[in-house]
Amino acid sequence: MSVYQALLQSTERQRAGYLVLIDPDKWSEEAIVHFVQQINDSGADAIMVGGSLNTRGNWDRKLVQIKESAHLPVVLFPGSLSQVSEHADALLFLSLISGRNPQSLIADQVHAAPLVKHIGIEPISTAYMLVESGKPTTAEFMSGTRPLPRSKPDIAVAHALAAEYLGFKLIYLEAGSGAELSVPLEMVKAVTSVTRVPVMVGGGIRTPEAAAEYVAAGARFVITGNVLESNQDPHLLSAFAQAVHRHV
Ligand code: 1GP
Repeated sequence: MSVYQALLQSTERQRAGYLVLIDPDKWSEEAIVHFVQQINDSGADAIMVGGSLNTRGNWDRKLVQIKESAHLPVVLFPGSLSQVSEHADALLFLSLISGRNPQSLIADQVHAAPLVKHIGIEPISTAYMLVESGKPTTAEFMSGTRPLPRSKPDIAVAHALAAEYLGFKLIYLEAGSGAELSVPLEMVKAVTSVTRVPVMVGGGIRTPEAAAEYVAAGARFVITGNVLESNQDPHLLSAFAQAVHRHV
């Protein structure tokens, strides 16, 4: 079974899936293994790995450590072409459809595709949509694109429908890592009410209660990153997993 199918299947059992993002650039090699072990035991559904910058240069070594210690699927969320690697089970094959930069809409994908084929990793085609979140985010700056206006759910809906008709397997509504304001619930509701494509929500989600609200609004996957980097509390990890699964 593909990772994509397995993730969808888990959301049928428990309503929605909880994904934990590790940005290897933010962790030491020693700390990363310990964190992966905590994630293994937390009830999370998968580990996502990616980031906007690689300032330490030991990306692949950390990826191997993550993959070797993980008991869950490891899914790459590449911030750039250089993050495509065989040391994972799948990768989000992203197109930044909220932007109008041809590089992140199709050019990077053309470069990545033969490599993905060569290493045999499972690509999950993902319509990536940046949503305005208070102040400029790294993803916004690095991609040179403008995010969707947060007060215009109809624009997000139009993008989501286009993503569905273009055949994307996943829609990712992203406020950006460490976002001041997470994606508006109204926007998630509007998008999930018009499309059957599973919707993932991330960026600036800091509490299990907020995660549960996204599930109630129709999100199939919720992702957190920053909140667990600054607070490596296994109880918080489990609380997120339970809140997403229980759909309180
Ligand atoms: C970023 O959506 C992810 O791409 C996670 O965001 O780090 O703010 O949780 P946070």
